Amino acid sequence: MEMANKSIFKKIILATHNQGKIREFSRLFAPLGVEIIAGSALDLEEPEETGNSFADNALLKARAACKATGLPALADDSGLCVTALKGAPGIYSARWAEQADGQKDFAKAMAKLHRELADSPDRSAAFVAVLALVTPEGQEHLFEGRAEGHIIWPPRGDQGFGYDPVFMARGSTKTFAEISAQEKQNFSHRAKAFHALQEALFT
Ligand code: ITT
Repeated sequence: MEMANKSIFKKIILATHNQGKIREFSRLFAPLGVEIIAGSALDLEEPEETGNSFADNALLKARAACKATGLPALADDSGLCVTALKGAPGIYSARWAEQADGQKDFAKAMAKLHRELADSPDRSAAFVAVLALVTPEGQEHLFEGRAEGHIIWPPRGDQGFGYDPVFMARGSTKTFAEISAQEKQNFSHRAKAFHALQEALFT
């Protein structure tokens, strides 16, 4: 059901090239009556993620997309923080999957995670997402969401993206790759951050 959109946001650039994020945000924004345009569809250049935190990198991506388009821009910087690895891969989650040819291979990134965890008894981890919304008038908003859970091995499921096949949310018996997109929305870091944004800017 579409809700009345009383906010000033009718059209938002989604500053991402990650198709998994685009699918999830399209579903989250659908009831708000906001037109979402993916940065990848506009061939927007991706800034180098030189920040030291999710927030820094999210702001960097949102500011670049806002500047390039003159429209409000939303960026998501996210990753998997594993307790026994002192928070790694964290902001380097995408980079752990990068291959020499520039392609990403998450089967390899998950295998690396498994190797580094070795026989550590602490399998706890959290997915973290920080959303930055930047407007052409210079407003900047940040929202964070976390999903607590643990790492399993071997990977299970073929839905979702990235590290979903090795992450199980607390209280669930299925990985994020074994549940539907609709169900993932009930637990996910991205959905939690989105709901904080919705509450602050759309209610
Ligand atoms: P953009 O910068 O273009 O948005 P990206 O994939 O490079 O795309 P990030 O720098 O934020 O995005 O990297 C986040 C990585 O963390 C992402 O590539 C996934 O591997 C992982 N990740 C984040 N959210 C996830 C989720 O819901 N499920 C699985 N993996 C996730």
